Amino acid sequence: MEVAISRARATGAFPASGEPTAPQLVEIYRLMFLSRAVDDREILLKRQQKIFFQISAAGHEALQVGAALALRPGYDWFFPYYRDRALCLALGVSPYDMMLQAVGAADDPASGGRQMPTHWSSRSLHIVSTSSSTATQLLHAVGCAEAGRYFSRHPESAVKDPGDYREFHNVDFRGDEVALACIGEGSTSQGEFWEAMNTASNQKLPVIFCIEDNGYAISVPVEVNTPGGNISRLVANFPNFYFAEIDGNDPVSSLRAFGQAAAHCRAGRGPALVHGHCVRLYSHSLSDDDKNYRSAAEREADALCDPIARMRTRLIADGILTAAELDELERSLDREAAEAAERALQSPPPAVESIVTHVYSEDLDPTLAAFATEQPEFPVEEVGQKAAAHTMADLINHCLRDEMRRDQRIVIYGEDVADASRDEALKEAKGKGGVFKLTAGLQTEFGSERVFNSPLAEANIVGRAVGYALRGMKPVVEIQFFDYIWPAMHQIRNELALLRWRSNGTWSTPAVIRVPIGGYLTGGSIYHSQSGESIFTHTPGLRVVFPSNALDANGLLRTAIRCDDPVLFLEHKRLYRETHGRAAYPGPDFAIPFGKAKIVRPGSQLTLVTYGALVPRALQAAQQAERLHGIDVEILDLRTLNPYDWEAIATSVRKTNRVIVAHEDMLSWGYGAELAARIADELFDDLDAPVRRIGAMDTFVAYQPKLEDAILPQPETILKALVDLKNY
Ligand SMILES: Cc1ncc(C[n+]2csc(CCOP(=O)(O)OP(=O)(O)O)c2C)c(N)n1
Ligand SMILES: [Mg+2]
Repeated sequence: MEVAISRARATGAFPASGEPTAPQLVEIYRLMFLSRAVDDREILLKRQQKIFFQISAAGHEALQVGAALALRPGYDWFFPYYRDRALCLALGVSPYDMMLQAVGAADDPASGGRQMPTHWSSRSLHIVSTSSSTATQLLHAVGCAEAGRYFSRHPESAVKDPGDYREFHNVDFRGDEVALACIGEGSTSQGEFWEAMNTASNQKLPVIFCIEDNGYAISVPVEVNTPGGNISRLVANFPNFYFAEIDGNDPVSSLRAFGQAAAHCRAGRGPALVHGHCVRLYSHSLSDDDKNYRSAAEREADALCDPIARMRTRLIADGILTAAELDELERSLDREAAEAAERALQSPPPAVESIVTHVYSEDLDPTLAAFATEQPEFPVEEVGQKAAAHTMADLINHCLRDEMRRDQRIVIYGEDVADASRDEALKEAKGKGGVFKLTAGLQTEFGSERVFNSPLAEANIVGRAVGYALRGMKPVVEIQFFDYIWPAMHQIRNELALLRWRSNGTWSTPAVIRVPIGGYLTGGSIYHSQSGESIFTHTPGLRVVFPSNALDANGLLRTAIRCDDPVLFLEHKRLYRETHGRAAYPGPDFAIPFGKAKIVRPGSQLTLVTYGALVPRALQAAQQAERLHGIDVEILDLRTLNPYDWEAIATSVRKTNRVIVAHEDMLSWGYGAELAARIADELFDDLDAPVRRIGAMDTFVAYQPKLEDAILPQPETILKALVDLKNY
């Protein structure tokens, strides 16, 4: 980072009401003009093919500079969008840093050459890494504000604890900080906008929503996105908000509106929304030409509203600067932009070897033996029948309880996970604690600040988790059924799993998402039986865990919570209360490292690689294979799918020379396809037969049990495959 604090701060505090001083007005103009100068310089570089993308803030400068100067970089938190150059300049990002990103330099402090220009990030300024997704950042701002409030009420939870993710997450909170989240008017059509408004309003969170309304979303005019054409009218009934609708071409109006908004938020009265009408002076980006869809008259009218021209006229009219002085200032700012570009063009690109850094935590590797913290506290044979009878559901609940006692940064939320949202109900009712009762009793023990119900909105759940986690908390959230994870997919793939890599390690979000998954329910049907784990193992940055028994679920969930990566923790619904795989309580520190398969049945003639609900079915099939056909099968339970234990697979296949990969999910493009391909590639010389796969039919799961049985792999399916392959 070149410039930590913008020169703007040297001109004294900007007024929340009243008039800025003359030097402050000049400073506002300087920032606005510098933003335009950097945009124009980038456009030149793009035309010369020295940079590869350009999108500008032209027309938005007044609104953005006003917002930035009303807030405090490094104290408040910022979730900008891609058009926020003037905002970020005014917060303290230098033109040189911007140009480093435009050229894709290794030294680009926002992303190390990984992101397009104007995808901001600065930890010291509290600018959280921006994605290209249009509304995801709003939910991050909500989670961030929740985390700030939590830390200020529970400062003791900010203490660092070596030995888990907390060692690597500095917590920084002030008590009255606000989170600014910016978005274009077109993007308010996204559900995530409404989901963020919902929680900010309900929880009276200190979030300022800034709507930069330039009347267009690429080529789509505002009335197509916003019924009635005005977002302020649509949101006016949200409780607890401060609202302002302003002329976004006037920086002083903007400064005042954001000053009032910040005062409302800092006083704990609730969130704010500032709706600024501005103009988009250039096309959407350099890849767009607005002459294709806008009339000449409309473009000319917008040009007359150029906030920079208007501010210049005002400075002259008010006798603050002469035209000649302004010319001189503008020339120096153009030079500053040009020099920044020249220097950045000399800066080398990232090394190709650097590509794989920061996909996962470089600090804490969850495959390490360090996560094998302790043996279970019991020798299984010695405990009585009753003590050993804990189901997977019980031991997951125990793990959550033990970890919450140990780590005050853990919060749990999701749909129906609380015992009861209304306190008076809790006095007489037993409590819900999740539709599968996995979180039962946690709200009662830890209180409603740490265990609570979310709105019925999956992107809300995961998007807020991103915000919590980037502040150093550990959200352990629940998606009620895997079948309904899809509204959160955008947040999982483009945000949760990606934030660390795209910010070159500056930000990370080690949250846990627990998800009941799978079928074999007899009547679970299409929307309560889905699998689909390979879709998530195909997402770099995300750990995927899939235990098959109570003890593994307990130990792996502990590692998931203590580790420094985001984890998708898949819990098979059919296994929650099965007799198979019950265990005694293993104590509060029992953990299992990721990437370590378990040989659940040793054998010599054929390897069966599997996980989840196919483990008990495979065991059944293997027993029959031995009894009826004399085939000695080795079964590997992978336990974690990313990372997975290649060594264990290879060792077993080298011994047996025959292998089947079996899973419950559909056969085609499933998890087994990748393993089969790798085995065929790397272990070709060890194979005496082709690699076989077992999976569900390539359909969804039907309601009628006869059809469900036919669709999902059964022990008989596995047995047949074992016999076939042995006889190959
Ligand atoms: C989720 C998502 N969908 C689509 C896009 C492609 N896209 C980028 S910008 C944009 C228009 C955004 O318009 P608006 O919110 O009004 O912001 P503006 O660009 O006008 O400032 C679209 C459709 C995207 N980046 N993200
Ligand atoms: Mg727009």
